[in-house]
Amino acid sequence: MSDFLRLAEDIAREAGDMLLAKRPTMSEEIETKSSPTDVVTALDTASEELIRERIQAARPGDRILGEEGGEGPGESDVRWIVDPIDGTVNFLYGLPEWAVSIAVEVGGRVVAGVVNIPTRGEVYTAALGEGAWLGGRRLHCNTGVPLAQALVATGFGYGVARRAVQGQVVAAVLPRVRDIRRGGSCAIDMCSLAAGRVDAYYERGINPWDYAAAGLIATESGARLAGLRGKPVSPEFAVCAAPGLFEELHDLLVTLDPERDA
Ligand code: LIP
Repeated sequence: MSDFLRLAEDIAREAGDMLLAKRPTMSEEIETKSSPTDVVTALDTASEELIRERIQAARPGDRILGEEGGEGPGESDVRWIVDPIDGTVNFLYGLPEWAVSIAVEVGGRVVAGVVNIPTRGEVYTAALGEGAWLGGRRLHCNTGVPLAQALVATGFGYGVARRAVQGQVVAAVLPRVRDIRRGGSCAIDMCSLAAGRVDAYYERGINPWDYAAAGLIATESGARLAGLRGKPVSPEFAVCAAPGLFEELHDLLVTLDPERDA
């Protein structure tokens, strides 16, 4: 295991333990961000502070991009991409599907990723070219699944106009697949894909902290991850599935034009 991965895993475990110990009830103080439904809890902030402190202590000078604190200065070509709680709404409601996600990027390429799901006791890891792992088990995404038999995970952004389009798109996808899952955490959706618990995933409007670590875990499990029409994955769009299913889902999505705004 690389030093980066070991450090990222240690920090993600520590943050997950802290969050489990201090899990909120709905009475927790919350603030809103991009919309009234886009919330941040005091524990999102506390988790990110802990993670930043640990990274800075071990690797002073590295850049850190975090969901809550943005990107600070730094001259290293190493950048840590941190989601202190992915699935904040689940966390707030006491649902178990939330995760701590930490990725390490070197020269603009993600080389290590960790997604810790504390309520399940599951820590997913991947290093570039070295596979994806859940504990001691090497992960392989499902292959050979046709779209009509695929269990497809997706998510919805917080913007109201985009949600209207996302609703239309999901209504068109649903009759063409086995079923849809909306778990509430992009990172967990992609780890579930790596573990064969869903067959495919797509979403518009996710952020690098949502997908950096889990994207590496998914691709190291054998999946293809990209945007639409030959573009790389970006906050604009993500489609992820094993080759074959990826193209089927991608082509369907293109016909539905899910990147439109109204
Ligand atoms: C959330 C994602 C979720 C997505 C939301 C949001 P947060 O991240 O993981 O899957 O649908 O738009 O980005 O806000 O819980 O860190």
